Amino acid sequence: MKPVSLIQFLIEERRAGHINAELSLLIEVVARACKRIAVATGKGALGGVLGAAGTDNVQGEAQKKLDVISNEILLEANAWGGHLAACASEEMEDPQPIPDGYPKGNHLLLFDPLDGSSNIDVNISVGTIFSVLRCPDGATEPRAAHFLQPGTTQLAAGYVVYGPSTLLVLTFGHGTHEFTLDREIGSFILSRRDIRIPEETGEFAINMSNQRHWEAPMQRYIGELLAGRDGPRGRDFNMRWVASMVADVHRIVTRGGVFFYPLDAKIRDKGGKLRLMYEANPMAFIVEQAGGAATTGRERIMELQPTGLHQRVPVFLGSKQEVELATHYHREADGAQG
Ligand code: FDP
Repeated sequence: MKPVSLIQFLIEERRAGHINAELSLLIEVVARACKRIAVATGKGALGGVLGAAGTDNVQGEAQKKLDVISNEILLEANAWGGHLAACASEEMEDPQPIPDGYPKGNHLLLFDPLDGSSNIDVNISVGTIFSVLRCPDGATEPRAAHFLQPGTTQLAAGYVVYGPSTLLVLTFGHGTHEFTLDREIGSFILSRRDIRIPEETGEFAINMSNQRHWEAPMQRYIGELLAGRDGPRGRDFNMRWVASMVADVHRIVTRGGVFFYPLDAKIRDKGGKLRLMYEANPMAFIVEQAGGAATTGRERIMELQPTGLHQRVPVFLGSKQEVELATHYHREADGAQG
């Protein structure tokens, strides 16, 4: 079969009526920016890009040099692209308007420029996550409130993994598709169309060091997985935790599995660890479009009404049966209490 490039795929999606020309061009701009991030991350110590930037982001987390560089690459690429009304990033408190003198478009872009940044310095996969929304009519100067749309309204979502190979995983709400960067020719090439996540799995991902802080239903669910063949599940489960959400989610999108970042006593006041608008929502869209499920342990992630640009939520996502069972335990416990 002849290789299909990202550009060809986007033309096909336009012809099928799944996207318009502006969204197609916007995705091309994001993909081009991510190729530059792939080059920067790939240089490692030789590019002088490792280590701390000496600054904190809006959430008080120490920024790495590559966090800052990746954010600038995405902002710069999208400023002149002409397809956006504004963009918002994990690294900036407020949305960034399109500078005067550049054409404006009808879309809003949200991104986590370099997810899993604690892994940069040890040469483990990191990634970019993004989500595209429609700019509400009449919002000539979009503010944070214009971005606060539920995940169900996303027009597109994707992530790029900077690992042994650079991969782009993308959805427009018509299946989830994977592209691999051909480094010689510099193009993303379709490597898997219509990915399906198996409903059943024997593999889970969670940071076990937080176990003692979890809520009772989470303790029960994971306790049953750990009991394996001798417990109520009657079979053994394996565990993996890369601690880069993109890498953990990509494993699930490739061979199934389930990922949890639940609420725990340490992060209860913040609402969770992962960010709704540029981590949980785009990943939920990608996973659902591949036949998986994504909840907060109580509700479907994509149906949440956002309350803040940098809002955090608990995340359960991946193979349907496991997400449903863990969610059922939480709802059952809430019912028993209520
Ligand atoms: P990081 O803080 O390194 O950017 O986005 C948050 C995130 O990484 C996820 O990529 C990852 O899944 C999680 O945090 C790792 O959390 P732990 O440090 O608790 O393992």
